[in-house]
Amino acid sequence: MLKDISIIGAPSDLGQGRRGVDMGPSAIRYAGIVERLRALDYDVEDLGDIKVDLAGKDQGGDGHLKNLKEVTATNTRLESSVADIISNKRFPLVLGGDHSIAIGTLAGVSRHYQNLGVIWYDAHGDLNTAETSPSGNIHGMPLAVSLGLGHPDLTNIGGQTAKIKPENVVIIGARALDDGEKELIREKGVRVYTMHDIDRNGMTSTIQDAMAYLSEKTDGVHLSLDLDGLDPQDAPGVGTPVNGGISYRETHLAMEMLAESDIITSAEFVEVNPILDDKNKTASVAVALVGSLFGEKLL
Ligand code: 6HN
Ligand code: MN
Ligand code: MN
Ligand code: MN
Repeated sequence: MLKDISIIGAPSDLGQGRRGVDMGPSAIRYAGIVERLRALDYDVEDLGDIKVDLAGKDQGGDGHLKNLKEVTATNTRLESSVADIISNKRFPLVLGGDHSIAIGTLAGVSRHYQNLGVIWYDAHGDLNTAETSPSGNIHGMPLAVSLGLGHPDLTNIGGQTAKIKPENVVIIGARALDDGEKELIREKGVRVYTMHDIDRNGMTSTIQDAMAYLSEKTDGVHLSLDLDGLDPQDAPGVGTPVNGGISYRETHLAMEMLAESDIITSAEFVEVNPILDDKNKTASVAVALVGSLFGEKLL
């Protein structure tokens, strides 16, 4: 793991309909992310937040992509900030904001890799396009966009259309997939560890399997952790909670195993909504998970 970390906030609420997720980066800072990482001896710089456009009335080309213009402008800025961080040989740690920001993060990160791997830790697949989306919310689309599928304004951010290859992606924690997403998963061969798989095989074997699958063919691995991948009992402050999720303990173990293997080269923690939270619990969980991901140990 690089010893130098650059934190950047992306306080977007443009990708979904509930106010408050734009305060996620503040809540995570308030929960002590910088101090936590400095205590582990990292050189940490906090670059502050990128500018996020105000939610407008843009419904996108076919009326089914909410805030398309604003999401595009915001992610274009994020893409270049993230790419710069890696150029400076630092580890980009992005704080959301709703999950639409992964479009910019992955566009920026993927510039630096030929075969970027992605761990998508989420209750959802985020594999919708305007055609399959039940909501028109772009936070349900970033993984599809990064595979090169979706509106050209989004897929063209940062240059070439497909930022990642489907065979380099694993989704962990899925339990709320839309029909179009299921089709896409089968068609593209995206590897998915559903809650059923995690219940059956346990988190240890799930993460071991995911790491073995990715590490043999990728030159970097991005972790995109949506807090709604966790069970709402452990992470209540999210806009689209789904019962029956991954526990805090299991997630903590997953982060520790990723740290031990030292395969993560960039990360983002998204969907923390302090308005829906219970005394900043979800932001604190995010900070604890960041600690584990960066090698914090009990003894
Ligand atoms: N997230 N599949 C649903 C949709 O509207 O496309 C929910 C998406 C949730 C997205 O949690 O990042
Ligand atoms: Mn989600
Ligand atoms: Mn998500
Ligand atoms: Mn810990």
